[in-house]
Amino acid sequence: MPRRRALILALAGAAALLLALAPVASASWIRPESGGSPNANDISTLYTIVLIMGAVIFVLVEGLLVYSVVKFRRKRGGPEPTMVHGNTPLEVGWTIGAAVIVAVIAAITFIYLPKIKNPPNSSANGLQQLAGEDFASLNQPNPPNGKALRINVVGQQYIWRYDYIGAPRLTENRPVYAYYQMVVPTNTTVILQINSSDVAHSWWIPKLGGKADAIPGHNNYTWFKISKPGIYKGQCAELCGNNHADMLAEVRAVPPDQFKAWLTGQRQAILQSQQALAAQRKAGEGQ
Ligand SMILES: [Cu+2]
Repeated sequence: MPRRRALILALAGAAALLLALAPVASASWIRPESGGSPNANDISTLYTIVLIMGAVIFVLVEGLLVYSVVKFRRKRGGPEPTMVHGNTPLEVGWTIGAAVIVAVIAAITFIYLPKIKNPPNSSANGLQQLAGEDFASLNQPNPPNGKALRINVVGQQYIWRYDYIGAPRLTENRPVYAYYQMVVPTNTTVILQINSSDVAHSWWIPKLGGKADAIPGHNNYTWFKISKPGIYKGQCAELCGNNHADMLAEVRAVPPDQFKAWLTGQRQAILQSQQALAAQRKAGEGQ
């Protein structure tokens, strides 16, 4: 049957192509991205432990299957192989074995979860001033010493806004804000409160931890603590409209001194543009 063989070959080729191209679509080859923040590293480690256990079981089960198919197959001209139905000790054994594996994975997961959820303190070389403003938080545990730089993340079609609520304010008590790029100090615990002003979005910088949905009227929380200065990129992870693909985000981590200088500059720039606008309005009114 050459047609059937051709079909099987074509299917196998398509599957191989799919597998070969899959890593291009994913950000990291086989594991979640990490290296930006301890929570992202813990997520990646937890994933790797389960991946290795899964891989060992996969090789064992598939190996045994292939071995049995080859070893006990019906040989040409040979007798019918014996039919086996059920094996109680074996069935009890792999049921208990599977239960033990699930229990072990659950135990390991519960060891890692608190470290993923609870932020550590900022380091001694992190931002010391600005940090420490008390702020009511419903779902995000504080670092042990209660001090963190708090930033509100607001999703809107199709850009992210960041309100630096712990920093000196603009006029009318409005917080200093930035769009698209969030500048943060290194070695400092940063707690994000995330919501949206229109539709559902999702905040995700893979190297800095898990995803958090940005939902109108509801606050979600996450945190990160970056030790390496640099730019960490992400993208809205919830289809939010026609330009969802353009809703990019990045976090730029700089040493605390540079962060303070940036914050001062940003505040000045906003105040100046507000003044310029007010002056323009006034001039317009006079015409
Ligand atoms: Cu989106």
